[in-house]
Amino acid sequence: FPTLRVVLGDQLSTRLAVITEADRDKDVILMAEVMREATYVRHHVKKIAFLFSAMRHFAQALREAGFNVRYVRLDDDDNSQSLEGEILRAVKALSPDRVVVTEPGEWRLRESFEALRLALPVLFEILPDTRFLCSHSEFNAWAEGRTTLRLEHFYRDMRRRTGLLLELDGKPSGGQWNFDKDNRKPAPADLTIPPRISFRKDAITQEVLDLVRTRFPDGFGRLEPFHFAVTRRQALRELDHFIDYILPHFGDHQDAMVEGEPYLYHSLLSTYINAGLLYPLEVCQRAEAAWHDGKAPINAVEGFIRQILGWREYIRGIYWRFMPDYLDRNALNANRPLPWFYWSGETRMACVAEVVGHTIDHAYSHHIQRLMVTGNFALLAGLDPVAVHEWYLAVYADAYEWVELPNTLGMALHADGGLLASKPYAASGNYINRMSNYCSGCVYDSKVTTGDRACPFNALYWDFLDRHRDRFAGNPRMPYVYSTWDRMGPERRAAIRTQAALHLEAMAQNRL
Ligand code: FAD
Ligand code: DLZ
Ligand code: SF4
Repeated sequence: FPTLRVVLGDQLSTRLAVITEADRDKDVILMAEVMREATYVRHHVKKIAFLFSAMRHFAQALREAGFNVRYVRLDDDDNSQSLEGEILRAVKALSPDRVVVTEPGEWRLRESFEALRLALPVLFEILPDTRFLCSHSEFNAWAEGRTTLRLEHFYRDMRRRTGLLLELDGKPSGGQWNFDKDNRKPAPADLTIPPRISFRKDAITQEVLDLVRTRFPDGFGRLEPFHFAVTRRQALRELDHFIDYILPHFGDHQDAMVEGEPYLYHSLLSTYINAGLLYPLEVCQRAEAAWHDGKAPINAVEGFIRQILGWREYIRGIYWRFMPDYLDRNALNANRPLPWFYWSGETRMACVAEVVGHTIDHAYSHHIQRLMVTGNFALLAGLDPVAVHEWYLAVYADAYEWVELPNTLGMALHADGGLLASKPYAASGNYINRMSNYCSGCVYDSKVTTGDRACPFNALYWDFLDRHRDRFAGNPRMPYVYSTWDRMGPERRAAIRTQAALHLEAMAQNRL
């Protein structure tokens, strides 16, 4: 009897046991495009097209390597349109003696696979996802007994455990664990930004683009132009391009934002790493080798490796440790509905319009845009965390719940009460003006807090701090803000509160 081996859309990695242990003569690999996964949030059409094309290319490569693949296309007549339904149908058709799958990256799927395990007439094994560098038990062992779970401690442990950027005597390469103080400068006006690569669209991708165009006519975002790599070979070319031309400048302007420049010096690799086309360890090793070869400075390489070895693994650990109740957390009692401009980009706030515009066009925006523009606005305006979470999960090509949820709920919205970030990432227009050139083209004025031209981020920032004074006043990382607020005097404070209410009213009426 064969083993049925299930590969999900974000598990396109031949190094997973589900593939390496397959018997090419007997076993069958099941992959399925299903409406349930494509519609449980309003995914960006580029994200759907990327995944379906990458899945089809992966299936083709497996067949060429001699594997039996049962590939269910979205439009196949008998498609039950759910992953569980497709596993059941394949079990009926093939009578395997067992089913194996790598654990999914989303709690809801793992739950429904656990339920399926009981319903299936054969053994159903869920294997660990060995692409991650920190297993669930390693993360839990690290977290156990700690009062705070801070990234920096976790990251140093991971450096020691993997030996990345570690000298023989156990000291960090370059003499420091963290070079952040050298990073995060605003972009100078004459910054030159290297071009990005794109890939020829073969018949598979063309067919998928047609499918997505007809089956998701009301989907979010622009389908074309479509630049994504859809095979491992293409993703490796993206990696080469990044290492050679972009990594050397990665750290310098990591937090900068420039109008009309969605990518700057970011790697654009999250979509490929998360779907399995690249392995996180190989990406880190390539960056480390660039430093050894003198091709990239330590601040860039350390900063980049920290994002993957540190943040990415840490975020995943938090997700699995605190789900499912993590999803219900709303420490700041935020409950306003998501304004329409998150979907349309139609707002007079130039910064938000720009970031949502990139998102519509590319299914991408970089970290500081996600955190300090759309995330910061949602935090200050008190938007409902679940609505904000569903937006982030839908609109980015790299979004799966294990990585998106802690970033949104924890890092951006502080809805987990500070489990992930000791201080809320709240900022006024002044920050956005310092880190970007958006404000020069805005009808609002980042230096003005009340009146017609007042930048909404300003009054909303003070109003947010005021609303949550009990929670944040004692925070040792926020020493000056409340004394500044108090020094303003009662009349000014009342005017700012009134202005914040006007902004919120305008937001609700789609006039902001
Ligand atoms: P780079 O800036 O080039 O960073 C290099 C790599 O580091 C990324 O490819 C990614 O693998 C990793 N990385 C960096 N920061 C993080 C982080 N905070 N968490 C996890 N990995 C990180 N990332 C996702 O992969 N999927 C998401 O759905 C997602 N949602 C986010 C939502 C919010 C509100 C915020 C604030 C951040 C989110 N991030 C998410 C993290 C980060 O913004 C993206 O990983 C990054 O923008 C991807 O672009 P890049 O590959 O060019 O990253
Ligand atoms: C995001 C997504 C989409 C759009 N479509 C599919 C699909 O048709 N088939 C599939 O196997 N997976 C899809 N995915 C990814 C899943 O929703 C889910 O996020 C991951 O498999 C979790 O590991
Ligand atoms: Fe954004 Fe305010 Fe600057 Fe306008 S003035 S771009 S709203 S920060």
